[in-house]
Amino acid sequence: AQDCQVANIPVMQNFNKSRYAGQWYAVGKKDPDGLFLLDNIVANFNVDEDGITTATARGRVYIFKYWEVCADMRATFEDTSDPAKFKMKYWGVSALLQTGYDDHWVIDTDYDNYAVHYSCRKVHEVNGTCADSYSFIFSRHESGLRLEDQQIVSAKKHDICLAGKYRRVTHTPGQCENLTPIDSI
Ligand code: AZE
Repeated sequence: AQDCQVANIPVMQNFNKSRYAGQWYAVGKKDPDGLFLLDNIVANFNVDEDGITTATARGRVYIFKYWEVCADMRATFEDTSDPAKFKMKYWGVSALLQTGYDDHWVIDTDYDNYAVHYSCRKVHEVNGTCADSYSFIFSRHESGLRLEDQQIVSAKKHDICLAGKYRRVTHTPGQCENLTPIDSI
């Protein structure tokens, strides 16, 4: 059994960021408080020759309540003493999007099929549990998780105390790309 304290959340052992690079489709997500990416979420991680990790991400989102846009996001990652735990500085290509500085933890991955991501934005002072988290279930395949990975991912959702809190992330070809670009605003 787990105590749900953020400090005790088990992360990926011997995480290899080079093997993690490349494209991932979000197939499930647990939302944080406030504005968040809706669907058609795709992330691309890159590790350069100096070991610096950067990423791009896009996803459909409503800004100012009703304005549907395809968010074009950028991020740079800072390593920490744990190879599976990063600090992520992120911003939108358009200033109308969101900026932030979040934890970015890799809970589990087989690098070739699935990954479980976790981010806690706010820890409860009283008991050390998370007061505001978000999490992505990533797949290398747009169609979703393979049957054999679903059980592993379910167990990990439980480990991070977020079982039952996820929504499926749909991918509809053209849905994001066809929106009016806001990158120049
Ligand atoms: C993440 C991993 C790859 C890089 C980035 C990620 C997170 C992006 C957001 C974006 C939110 C945008 C909003 C715009 C109005 C974790 C997918 C940047 C959290 C809400």
